[in-house]
Amino acid sequence: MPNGVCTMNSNFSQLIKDGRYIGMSLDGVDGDTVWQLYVFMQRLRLLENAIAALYSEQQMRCPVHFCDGQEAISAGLALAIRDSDHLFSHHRTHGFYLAKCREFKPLIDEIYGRISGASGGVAGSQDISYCEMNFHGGAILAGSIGIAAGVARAMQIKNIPALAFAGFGDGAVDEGVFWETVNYAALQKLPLVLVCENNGYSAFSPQNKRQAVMDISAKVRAFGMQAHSFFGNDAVESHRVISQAVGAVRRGEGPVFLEGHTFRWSGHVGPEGDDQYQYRSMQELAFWKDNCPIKLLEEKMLEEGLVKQQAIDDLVRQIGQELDQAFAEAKQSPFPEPVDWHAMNYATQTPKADELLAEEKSSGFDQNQDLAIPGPY
Ligand SMILES: Cc1ncc(C[n+]2csc(CCOP(=O)(O)OP(=O)(O)O)c2C)c(N)n1
Ligand SMILES: [Mg+2]
Repeated sequence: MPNGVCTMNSNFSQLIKDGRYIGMSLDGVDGDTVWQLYVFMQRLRLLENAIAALYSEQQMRCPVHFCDGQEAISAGLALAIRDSDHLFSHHRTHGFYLAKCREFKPLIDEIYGRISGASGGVAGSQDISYCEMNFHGGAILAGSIGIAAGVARAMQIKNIPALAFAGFGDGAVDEGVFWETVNYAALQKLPLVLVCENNGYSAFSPQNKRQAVMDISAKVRAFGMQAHSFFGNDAVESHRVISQAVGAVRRGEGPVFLEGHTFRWSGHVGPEGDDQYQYRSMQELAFWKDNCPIKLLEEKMLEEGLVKQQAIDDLVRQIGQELDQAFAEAKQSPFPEPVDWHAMNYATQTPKADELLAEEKSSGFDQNQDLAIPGPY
């Protein structure tokens, strides 16, 4: 790693030579899987490029946080997560959304504020949830991590064979709730997967100005939780690390923390860019653009004869057509009726709570058992 170019944990410096990542290997990963990783990243990149290009039309009804440059982590996640699992996202949702929900349309419609959007058009990019797909947004920074742990605990008590995932950034690690969750999840051996896209910045603050110890995995291990860090622009490594770790959580071996080191190319929010504030160096950005996750994988696939350039060109054209259609449809879709925000956010009665408690009693649930959550609630 060239000095001063990047705030990334130095664990990966031996994998960088003359500013290029040299660690990528396809060993043990079949061609179909490699292609799936590539397709996922291209879909995500082209989706975000289209959002950025159309944002100035001022028809999108929400702020958008782009994850361009970070695609390899959600690509690895997409291959490991199942429909029955729950995924809780922070504000930079597009990669996590696509990993869980796959389809463009519910996200694009949501960004345009239309009733056909994943959240009926009232949430937008940053707060999108798609309940039918067990995808939950709505908590910036670290809020979703504790909620994911609660869902993991509920599934553990009810013997539901699924996992809870939380997706977030390095800024979430500055928050108390992250460490409370790590402690509690390790203690209870929760079926929980914590996925950190460490892009080195929390808005405009670099990690080395916020944390005395940069190795987050080492700190997490001190709490008794498994933790793995990897070079987050290597999609194949991301797939390897995430699938192996998720497999262990599915076997009941307890929760895991996964950290991919990466970089966002865009500004913190919106397509306009924020490099005029000079909080990061252009040298650092250039290093990460040279090591674009899509370019790294594409070069490897072509070099190893896994794919022909024609197949890549066809894929890009197909995705473009799919996006053109989805954007055209979104603009035609109706807006929701005005909603009662108060009624959406607060329960005015608690019949559901009573119903749930009655259900627990009839299922033989006893607060005094070992598994019971200590009251009062
Ligand atoms: C408790 C709290 N503090 C600060 C903010 C403002 N804020 C929103 S996103 C963000 C940066 C988050 O950085 P990170 O978690 O690394 O995710 P990234 O945006 O880099 O993907 C900040 C500081 C907030 N929403 N909530
Ligand atoms: Mg960050």
